[in-house]
Amino acid sequence: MKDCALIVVDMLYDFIDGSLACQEADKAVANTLAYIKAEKPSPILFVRDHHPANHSSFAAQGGPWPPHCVWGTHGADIHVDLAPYADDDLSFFKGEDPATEQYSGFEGKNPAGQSLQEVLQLMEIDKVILCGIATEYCVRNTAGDLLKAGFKVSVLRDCLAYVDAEGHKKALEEMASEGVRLI
Ligand code: VGL
Ligand code: ZN
Repeated sequence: MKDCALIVVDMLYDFIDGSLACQEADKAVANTLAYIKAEKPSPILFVRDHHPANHSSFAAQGGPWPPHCVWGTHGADIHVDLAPYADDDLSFFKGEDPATEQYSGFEGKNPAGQSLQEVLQLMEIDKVILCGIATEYCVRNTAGDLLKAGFKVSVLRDCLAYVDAEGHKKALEEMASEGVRLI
């Protein structure tokens, strides 16, 4: 597969078995790895939640979440099975500003300061496949922004994990009604 990028969202330890462990995360990671091995998508882009220790989304600052994906901690690392596929230039970090919540991968930047949209456009990619964690937050918001920017978007439904089962179902329905292909 040449012209179809895979975007892997937040498959980071805190969302898998850490402070914000999501339902079906182990299955989502295993299925993502199997998909990569079978389909060999190229390029593979990674979105990474990446917070300072005093981020406004954390409970101590009045936010909704426990501390998670703090810079330099294990919880912020990509799962070891997927890490070999991650390239720095194709990794987009979001949530670095203490005052701002960023659920969408579109708000992230790679170490060179480029956005996901810029890099996809530079690579002349218009079709993307999305998977990751959490369905109702980062995956849902990233899918919405991709659609608005004109990309054709498919979501790997067996490669998702979520905070809440009802929220997951609702997010899938919303994405489908907006034009995401669920595969
Ligand atoms: C996310 C909760 C907290 C996400 C990020 O990216 O899905 N969820 N921070
Ligand atoms: Zn976060």
